[in-house]
Amino acid sequence: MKTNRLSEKLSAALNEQMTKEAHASQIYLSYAAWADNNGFSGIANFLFRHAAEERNHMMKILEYILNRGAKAKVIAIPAPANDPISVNNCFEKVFKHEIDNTNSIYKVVKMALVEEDWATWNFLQWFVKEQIEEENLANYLMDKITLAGGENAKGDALYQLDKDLEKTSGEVKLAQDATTTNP
Ligand code: OFO
Repeated sequence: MKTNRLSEKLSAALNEQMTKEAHASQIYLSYAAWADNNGFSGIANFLFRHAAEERNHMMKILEYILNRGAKAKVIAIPAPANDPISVNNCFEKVFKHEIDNTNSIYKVVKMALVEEDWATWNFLQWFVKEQIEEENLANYLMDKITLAGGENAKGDALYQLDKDLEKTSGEVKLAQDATTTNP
């Protein structure tokens, strides 16, 4: 598409969000690898699925930018921060990440509203809805680890939690299809 229908400001914001989704995918990938290294294959499986999901989000934004005739800039993805130090810390990081991402999406939604770019505003509603589900999932993980003992969770409780997340591995391919009852 040769005719650009995005303002410079929105195009920059969408490109930035696209990189954030790619970054999120790398973050979840690193947490999944950390979980697997520590023997939590259920948690790793859940996080690997989520990493794939974040990459899909990135692709969705990339396609939209191209469909509107603007330039999609694929740039370097920052390295993920440090590995979690515990399952509790891992789930806290996931929760914080999702809240940060919701706030970041809201900023772009507001920009689209101010510019009266209804196409972009409408496109972003999918992400607004998706973030509700992602925050619910992150909350679900926090509830589970809190029940298991939070930072002091160990042994049986962690084993059970890991099994719970592993059990559903074949039922849900992508995190976007997951629900709080079927993570
Ligand atoms: Fe892309 O939804 Fe989570 O961060």
